[in-house]
Amino acid sequence: MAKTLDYEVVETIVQNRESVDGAYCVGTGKITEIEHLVEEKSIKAIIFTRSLSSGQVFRIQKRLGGQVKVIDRNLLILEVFEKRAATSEAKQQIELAKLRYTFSWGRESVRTRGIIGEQMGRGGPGNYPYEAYEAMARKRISKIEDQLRRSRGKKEILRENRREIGFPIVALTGYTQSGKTTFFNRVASESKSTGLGPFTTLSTCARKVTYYSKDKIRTEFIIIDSIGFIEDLHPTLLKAFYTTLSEIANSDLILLFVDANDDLPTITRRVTMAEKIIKEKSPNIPIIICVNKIDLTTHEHLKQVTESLRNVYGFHVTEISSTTGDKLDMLLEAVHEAIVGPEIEHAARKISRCVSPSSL
Ligand SMILES: Nc1nc2c(ncn2[C@@H]2O[C@H](COP(=O)(O)OP(=O)(O)O)[C@@H](O)[C@H]2O)c(=O)[nH]1
Ligand SMILES: [Mg+2]
Repeated sequence: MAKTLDYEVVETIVQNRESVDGAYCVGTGKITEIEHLVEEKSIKAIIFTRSLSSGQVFRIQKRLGGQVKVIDRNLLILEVFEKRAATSEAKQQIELAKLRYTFSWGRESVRTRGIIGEQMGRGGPGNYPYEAYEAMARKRISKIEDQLRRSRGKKEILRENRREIGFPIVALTGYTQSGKTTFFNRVASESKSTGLGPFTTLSTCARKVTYYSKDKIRTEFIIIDSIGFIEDLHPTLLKAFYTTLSEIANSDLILLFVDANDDLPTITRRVTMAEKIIKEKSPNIPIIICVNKIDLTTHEHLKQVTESLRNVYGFHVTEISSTTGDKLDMLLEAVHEAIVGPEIEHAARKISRCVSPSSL
């Protein structure tokens, strides 16, 4: 996730402990190790994969000299959402989540810099006493809530813009690490980011793709590398997640990525969850399940996974290796059929209506 956000990952530190340290999350020995590393390698940010308490953030930051950005998994996730958010509604929901999340951290959050960002006032929250900060945050929260209330009903705007572009939208989703970005990069490598209309702000994760089908029919579509599903999402982040995700609710086709190397119960659980969430938002968008990373699986495991998914989801299950490109053509052909198919059917229906005996 950090790499998605262009963090250069210098080091990964793992600690196995019986319990989480109240003061620093990791133990005192580990924090000293981190301290040295920060100095030695001029590290700018530390990301914890757990949720941190306000006290922990404060103490870690103090220990590391205050110049290092200390964030936890929830703030990292919000940064990911932020990068993907295309509508102002999603952006506002994200800011709201950020404020609510750090607000609940209590007094120490006043002293933690570089977390809440510039919008909290000149010089950041560090320059304000607790009460002033709290009042400001509260004001900002109610302002955003107000804006969100007023912008309700304008949700359709992005959808209309999408229709204006004139190309079908194919959205990639799935759990993080399933290979969405790798697939996106492979497919997008020869395509352009120009002429994306409302997606120009998302030019790093939206591309126009031209594909020639087996029977030489040209298909053009826009592919979007959207946000992924995340297990154990913090409750404060749910709304921001759903709003950002609902941007793909306007797409014409969803490619749901799964990692073929996960065990079958994990895959089944994740596909079921993801499908449920997608269907709630957009019951009519077709989904193709992409069983990815087939270059890493054994033949038996892959067969078991694909067959079991096909039993439930029919033939909208394809296998792919985003890294090697194996079976890429088959997937693109399925995409082509899914987005062109309905039009052909529609046209065929029209024709058959024209020539039906009753109309003669
Ligand atoms: N061997 C193999 N690795 C893959 C494949 N697709 C993705 N990966 C790796 O899986 C990791 C996560 O991929 P990424 O595209 O960032 O996943 P995302 O979080 O869904 O966008 C990266 O280390 C990729 O190199 C694949 O088809 N085969
Ligand atoms: Mg990604």
